[in-house]
Amino acid sequence: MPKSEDFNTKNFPTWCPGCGDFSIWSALKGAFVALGIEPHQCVVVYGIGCSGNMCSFVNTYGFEGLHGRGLPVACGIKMANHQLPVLMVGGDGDLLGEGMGHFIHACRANHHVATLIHNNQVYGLTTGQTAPTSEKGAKTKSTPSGVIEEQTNPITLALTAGATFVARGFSGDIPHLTDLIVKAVSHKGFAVLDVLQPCVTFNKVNTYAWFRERVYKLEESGYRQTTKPAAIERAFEPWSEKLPLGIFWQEEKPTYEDSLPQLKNGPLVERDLSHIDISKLSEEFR
Ligand SMILES: Cc1ncc(C[n+]2csc(CCOP(=O)(O)OP(=O)(O)O)c2C)c(N)n1
Ligand code: SF4
Ligand SMILES: [Mg+2]
Repeated sequence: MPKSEDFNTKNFPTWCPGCGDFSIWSALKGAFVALGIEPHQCVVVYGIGCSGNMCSFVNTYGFEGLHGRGLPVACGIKMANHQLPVLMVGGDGDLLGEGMGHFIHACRANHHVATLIHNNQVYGLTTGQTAPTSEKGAKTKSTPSGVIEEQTNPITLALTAGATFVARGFSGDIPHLTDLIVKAVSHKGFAVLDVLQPCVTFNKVNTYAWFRERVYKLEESGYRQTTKPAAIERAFEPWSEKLPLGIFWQEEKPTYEDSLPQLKNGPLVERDLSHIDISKLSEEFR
């Protein structure tokens, strides 16, 4: 059985003391242990940012993509070896700013990839500019007079784009977050886990205390996953007042990989290529 320490690397995280990324790191390792996944048995693709720096601190196969471009890499890995658990870990800027298009298309394709969004409402690594998840009116380094645009809601976005597992966790509750990561990775299809993650250095508004006053657990509130409109209604509860945690929606649908005829006879990486003659092709490109 794997142990949490097996997922450590020789690098200790460089995040600011108190950063919510520490809890996500801890919950992720705990989830691998709970799932019985060994370090060599999965791939985690990371975005660029403080969140993406986790690539250096987690001992599994890992790939740090270009900013916003991690998801295509994760989906590509899944198509090459669809029996491998594949996760995507990125920031709110990475997945919902630069990578917004990829995010929506991954939801509608239902790629079998679990995606964790470090939602700290800022661009942390570049020292505190506005992110798509910043609240309207938020004063940040790049918006000294306040954000003009509407705040992106990752939950409603994922629900309406077609993700088949949509949930929210909180860095301030590691056991609950660990359980959600286990469920997201176990889900067969595109799983979105939005994680409320305080950036203690550049977001002085959405602090641990601020979140604690607003979070509540869907499973303790009588919520039932009846219809998608009901899930959307919960997800639309005002950010400044109530923040539901837990699973908003989960459904079974064929994944993108299930529907690819090329994968019917097993993972591409296991195919015997010895009988394929590529000399004509290489001649053409000489
Ligand atoms: C295409 C591109 N644009 C901008 C940058 C600069 N950049 C690096 S990290 C970052 C912000 C990261 O914010 P987020 O994804 O929210 O992650 P966090 O640091 O908050 O975890 C930016 C803008 C880049 N590396 N590549
Ligand atoms: S800048 Fe913010 S997100 Fe980045 S490590 Fe520091 S507290 Fe965490
Ligand atoms: Mg961020």
